[in-house]
Amino acid sequence: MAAKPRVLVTRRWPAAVEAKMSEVFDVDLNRADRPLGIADFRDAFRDYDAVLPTVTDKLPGEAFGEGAARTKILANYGVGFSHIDTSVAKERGIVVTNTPDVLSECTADIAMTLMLMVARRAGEGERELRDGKWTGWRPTHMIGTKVSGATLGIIGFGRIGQAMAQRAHHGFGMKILVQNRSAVAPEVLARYNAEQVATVDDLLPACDFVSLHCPGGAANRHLINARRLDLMRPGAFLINTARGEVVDEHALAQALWYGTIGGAGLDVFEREPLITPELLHSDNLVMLPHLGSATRETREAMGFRVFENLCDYFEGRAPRDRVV
Ligand code: 8YV
Repeated sequence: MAAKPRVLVTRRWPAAVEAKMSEVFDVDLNRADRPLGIADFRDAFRDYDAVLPTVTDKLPGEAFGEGAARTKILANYGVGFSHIDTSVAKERGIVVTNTPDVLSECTADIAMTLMLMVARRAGEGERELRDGKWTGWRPTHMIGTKVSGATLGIIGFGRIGQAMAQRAHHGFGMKILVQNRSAVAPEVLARYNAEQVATVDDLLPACDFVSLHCPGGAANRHLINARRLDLMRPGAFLINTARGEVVDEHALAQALWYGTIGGAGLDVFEREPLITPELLHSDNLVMLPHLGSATRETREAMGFRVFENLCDYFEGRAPRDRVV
């Protein structure tokens, strides 16, 4: 019988997935659960048939090492893969897969959470209460912004953007504006009574809330910069559950400080887990530690989706979620 493919799982995964994976493949687990570095990946590309990275694994060109790689497939645990230099993977003939669909709902739930928290000042309120500073109800205390019925702009109308529209329109009666790099089918827009606008610059001044659901990577780096923050309505809110690099954090910190916008909710950061220090001074900002897909159900589903992609590949079928 042929030897089992050697697989490197770069972080600890849900136990059920690790167990399933180990039944079928010769699996090495990163027991210390520490992020791996460039040198680790150079070794891994030489020693493993498959490497299973996450968002904490930065894989620029130099991480692929010199010469022929043993690795045939990078099966990413996550939908976003801007941490992988896919042009080098392609050049080396390495297949890349991701885990779409299974995390859309939970990520949209976190975007809604951030939107509600920042608009209704939930983070501030909880801090006040825990700090023993709440003096009691009064008509003018901690007044926020109404979410229901407001206009939400969604940048990137893929699966997660649509899951957000579903919640916002059908749950909160919000008016939905969409900006997407390609035309969205009229029947898809109709599901949320949404309207597509041509550019980000057209969308921003028309919205009370803006939620980012586009991919990261070089093409969208600092898509939201100082100039575009200026285009937003003075009391508007920015929500980012996409990728940190999409927002210029220094520009955002300034906009929050000077009141150019009303507030922001972030689940992802430019240099996560490092946080741009100026952000920590803003009360009108809610920050979460990249929790988008962090539910038991979703993290297991993501793992099993990676497992299916690996089985497809090593059993000679086209992996269902191949992106390179
Ligand atoms: C994942 C995410 O948990 O899937 C993504 O792209 O941003 C997260 O929800 C993370 O990327 C794990 O690799």
